[in-house]
Amino acid sequence: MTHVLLTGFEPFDGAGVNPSWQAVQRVATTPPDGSSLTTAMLPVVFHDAIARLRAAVEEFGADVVICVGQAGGRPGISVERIAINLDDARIPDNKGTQPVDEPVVADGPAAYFSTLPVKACVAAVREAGLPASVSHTAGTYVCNHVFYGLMHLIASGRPGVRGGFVHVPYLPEQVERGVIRSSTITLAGSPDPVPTT
Ligand code: PCA
Repeated sequence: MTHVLLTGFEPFDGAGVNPSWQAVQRVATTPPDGSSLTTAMLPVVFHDAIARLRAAVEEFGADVVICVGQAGGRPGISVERIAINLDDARIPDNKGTQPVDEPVVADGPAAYFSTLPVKACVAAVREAGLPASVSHTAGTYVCNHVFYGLMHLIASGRPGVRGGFVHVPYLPEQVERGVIRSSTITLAGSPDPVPTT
């Protein structure tokens, strides 16, 4: 039995929902065969989010950890390949903190790669009929921060754990309600769409 920890985020930037949490809850209702699934909601707060993630990993002892976040302007599901050691927030987090040009981990390596099979993940999502691609930027906001924190946690003493990050786009109703701001719109088909923040 593979123990999987799936995390999503609370809403941020004035939104009432975060589709990452809805996606995670949906998966939890039907765990894949041979796996047991635990979910945790992370705050959209620099450093607090990594602390919550670390506590969940310690509590559940997961074999695989997949963190999920919203990247509203993207046209499909993005399986992130790389986390960088940089916090550079365009907007404040949910506690009002807005780090600019700061490392996630002082003296940490510049970047970590996901240890998920990113291309196989994309192929599986496409097979299920949804648009998906490998992404080479998780941004520089709380999602990249958590992704880097996860991979640093694994590198610092949990070598058997596989970890990675997935961005999901807006829910249809978020788009219908007009939550997309001009700064977040990304052209469908753009080779390197950026996250919302
Ligand atoms: N998306 C933000 C943080 C939380 C979320 O769901 C991001 O892409 O950094």
